[in-house]
This record gives sequence, C-alpha cells and structure tokens, in this order.
Amino acid sequence: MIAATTSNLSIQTPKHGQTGSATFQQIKERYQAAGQGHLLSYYDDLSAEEQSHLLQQLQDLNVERVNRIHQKATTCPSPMLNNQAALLAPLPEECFDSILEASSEKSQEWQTIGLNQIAQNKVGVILLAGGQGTRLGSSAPKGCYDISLPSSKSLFQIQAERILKLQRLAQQQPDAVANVTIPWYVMTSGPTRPATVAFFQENNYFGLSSENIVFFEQGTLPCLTFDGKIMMESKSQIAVAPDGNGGVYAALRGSGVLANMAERKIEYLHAYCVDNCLVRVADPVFIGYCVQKNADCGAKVVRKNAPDEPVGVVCLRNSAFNVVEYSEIDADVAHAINPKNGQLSFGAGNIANHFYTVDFLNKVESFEGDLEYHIARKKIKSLDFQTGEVVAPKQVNGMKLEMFVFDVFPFTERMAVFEVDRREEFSPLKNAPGSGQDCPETSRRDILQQHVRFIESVGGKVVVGEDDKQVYGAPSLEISPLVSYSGEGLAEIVAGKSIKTPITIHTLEELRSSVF
Ligand code: UD2
Repeated sequence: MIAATTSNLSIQTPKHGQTGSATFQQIKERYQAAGQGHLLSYYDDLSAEEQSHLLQQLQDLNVERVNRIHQKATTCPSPMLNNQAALLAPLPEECFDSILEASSEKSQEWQTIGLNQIAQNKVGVILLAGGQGTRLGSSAPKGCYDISLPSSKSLFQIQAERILKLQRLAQQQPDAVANVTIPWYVMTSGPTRPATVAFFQENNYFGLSSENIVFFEQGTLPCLTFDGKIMMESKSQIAVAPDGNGGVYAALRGSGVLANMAERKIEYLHAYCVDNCLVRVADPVFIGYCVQKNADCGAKVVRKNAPDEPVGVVCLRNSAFNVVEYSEIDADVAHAINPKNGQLSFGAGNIANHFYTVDFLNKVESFEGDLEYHIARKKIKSLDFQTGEVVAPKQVNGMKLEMFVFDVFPFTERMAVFEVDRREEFSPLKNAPGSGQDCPETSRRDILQQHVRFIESVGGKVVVGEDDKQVYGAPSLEISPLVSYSGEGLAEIVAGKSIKTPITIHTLEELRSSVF
C-alpha cells in the first residue's frame, strides 16, 4: 500500500518562490490586505504551539485564491441561472450509445477490447471515497457499510472481489501480461482516511496485493460566511471541509498518483462512486466502448426514473458536454418532456461512473482555474468573533465550497456517454435504513435479485426454500464476485438445473455441489 498524503492541496500556496516560512508580520499584512485579518483576532490568547499551528495554516492557505473562488462562486450567474433551459440541450442521439439497444455481438466486442486493455495492465481504477455519508447516518466511511447481505460483505469487499475476479478473467486473454493487475487508487478525505486505511488493513486488502492499492487524500477548502469571510472552528483552527469529489484532479496530481500511473504505463481509468453496490469496477464493456470511440472522457448514465431523482443529468450546455447536478437543475428543465417519445428530455441520469484517458487527467491542470465551485449553504459550527465563543448555529450561517468531478466534461474533445441498465448497474446507498429508497434494504434487494437473474438467464431455476424469508423482497441467493463478475461462467454448471435458497455461493465448487 502506498499512502500518498496531501492536505489543503487545492488551495496550497505554491512553494516555489517561497523563501522559508513567512514572518508573523508578513502573514498579518497579507491577510489584512486580503480582508481576512480577523483570523488573527485571538492570536495573543493562544499558546506558542497554537500560534505556530495557526500561522502554518495561514501560510499554507492560498488566501487570494480563496477570495477569487468566493468571488466567482457568488458573482457568476447562479448555477440555477446557468442551467436555465435556454442554455441547455438534451444529448443528441449520436452522442451516446445504449447497452439496452446494443446487440450481444456489439457488447461482446466492447468487452473484448476492454479485457484486452486490462490484460495489458493499461487500466486503473479511481475510487471516490471521500464523502462522509451523512444522509446514511453512519459515521464510518460508506465503503465499510454492511448492507446486510447474507455474507455480511462490505461495499469495499464486494468492489475488491470484483477487481480480483476481473484480473483473473483478463489473465485468460491471449497475450495477457504475466501478472494482470488493476491498480486501485482510493481517494479519501481527511475525515474518511484513517478509518478507510484501517479497514483495508484489518481485512488484509480483501485478498488484493497491497502494493496495488494507493490511498490518496483530496484537498480541503475553508468554510466561508456569505460575505466571504473565512470561518474558524476555534481560535487557532480554520474551519475547513473536503473540497468535493472534483478535488480528485488536484489530488491525483499533488499526491503522486499521476506519477504512479505513468510508472505503471496506465492509459485508461475508471472512476466510480463508492456507494453503488452494483458498480462494475473497471467494467471492460464500458472501457472497451470508450476506447473504441477514442474518447478522452466517458460517463455512464441510466434513464432517470423521475424528474426529481437525485442524480445529475448529462446534457449540452452552450453546446459543450455538461452535467447539471440535481441540486442545481431548474425545475422546468427537469420536468421537460420530449413530445416524440413522452420521455424526460433531460433523462440521461449521471451515476458518478466515469472513464478518462490518463492523457486527459494530465491535461486538467491546464484548465483547472476555470473549473467552477459549487456552494452548499450549511449550518457551520464556528467561532463568534464578537464573543470568542464557538457557536453551533441554529440557522444556516455559512457555506462550504466544493468541486464536482464532472465539471471537467466541457473541456473534453471527445466525450462518450454510455447508457446502461439501471437494474444491473445502479443501486446507490444514500439514505438511512428504513428510508425505502436508495438505502441498505434496496441495495441488498437489488444485488440478490440480480443474482437470481444470473442463474435464470443461463437456464437455471431458483427454488425459494420454505425457510427463505425473502427479506426485503428478494430470494436469499448470493453469489460471490469471485465466482462471477457479472453473471459469466455459470451456464455449464447451472443450465437445466435448480438451486434452492437460502444459499450463499463462495466458490464454483460450492455452486456445482448445490445445483440439482
Ligand atoms: C453524486 C453525483 C450525482 C449522481 C449521484 C448518484 C457528483 C457531484 N454528483 O451525487 O450526479 O451521480 O452521485 O449516486 O458526483 N465524494 C468524495 N469527496 C467529496 C464528496 C464526495 O470523494 O468531497 C465521493 C463520495 O464518497 C461518493 C461520490 O463522491 O463516492 C458521490 O458523492 P455523494 O454521494 O455525496 O454525491 P451525490 O449522491 O450527492
């Protein structure tokens, strides 16, 4: 395991040209000039250690950039205005393909292209795992979550085993390199890092080789008042928050991950959202599709199931590819209906599942300054500069700024959009147990129902046993990713046979001895 650490990267003061540490006076003058001198209001109250801690933060922080970000985020037309129908257009038909309409030969062709790239060790995976899962109500990183599968596997374990299985499948490709490896680059934020690394270590990296797992940390941004003043969580600590999943680009660069990819001669990356229990990690079909299209970026989409479904929509904005996030979409746009087919005009639902060429990732720095920041208005516990007390506000009192991973799409030359089957590939875990939607119960249900389809689609029969309670509405049939990545390799054992639930299949031998 290579642990690359960065902190405050996205707004770090460039080290070049900086001669040693600035003096107190220099820092004070710089912050006063930036209108942020209040941060030193309680400097004299602090111990020597606290004083140096505060000065280090102020020295590391690119305060002028924070002001520019605030300026841009609050003066540019609000995203809602930016996302008015006038500027937006649905994706033209020719801009995307659908696995739902592709022939089995076509999807086989894509899969072969993808498997061959994996077999040449050209494919890596970026896991976006810095979110704090507040809606889920769990304090642990989401990847640790147990969605109560019969096996009790966590999301991290399920994803790790899909990587393991895919490595083995690719190893069977003609001309595969000696040791097919899919490096897993795991982005954490400050709050999710310790528990994530510990969980991987405790689980012995779920059977993967630790040297192919690279943890790296996204940057942070200060919390701001609505008039752009940097907030503090104590007299010596600036209030900061993770800089959004769009912080991945600066973090890839600053943490040495791009260099690691170059050393490994990685050419293609699959990036995905940790909380989608159905995610096809390093999906060879998607990678093959994007490679065949010679795309520099790719996005998987599913047909939105409702205008207010909490997913971004992939569309054109001012004729450039874009994703309009659900929290920023104009209601008229979200509800617009295409009269030709009665479907949502803006129905290409983003599932935080992206493809990049490594060349594109290396280019992001050149336009990073143009990427937009999104404002999340929040209640932020912070220091009251009148009283010197830390206050937990009852009202929204400030804003967190974050970057969105898909904000690079307008800068692509060739964007591939790939529609996939929601039932097979998308079941996000967002809400607490009992919510009824995008929650642990729906995740468990969707995986188990998929495994029933794995058996039935190759001519097998699932017999629900009398003691199978079918909790959450799905027969208790779990097939380990180590047995099958996406339903392959089962026909010769299962065709014409039956299998009785409840049952958890860990190996092909177990499957062979369970059918009748
Ligand atoms: C995300 C997508 C949304 C849709 C939805 C599907 C973005 C910006 N929005 O919305 O369009 O695809 O997922 O489920 O991608 N993360 C970090 N660092 C952060 C914040 C988030 O790594 O600072 C990760 C997080 O761990 C997760 C992913 O990014 O893997 C998406 O984050 P989220 O679940 O907060 O995003 P959501 O559901 O608002």
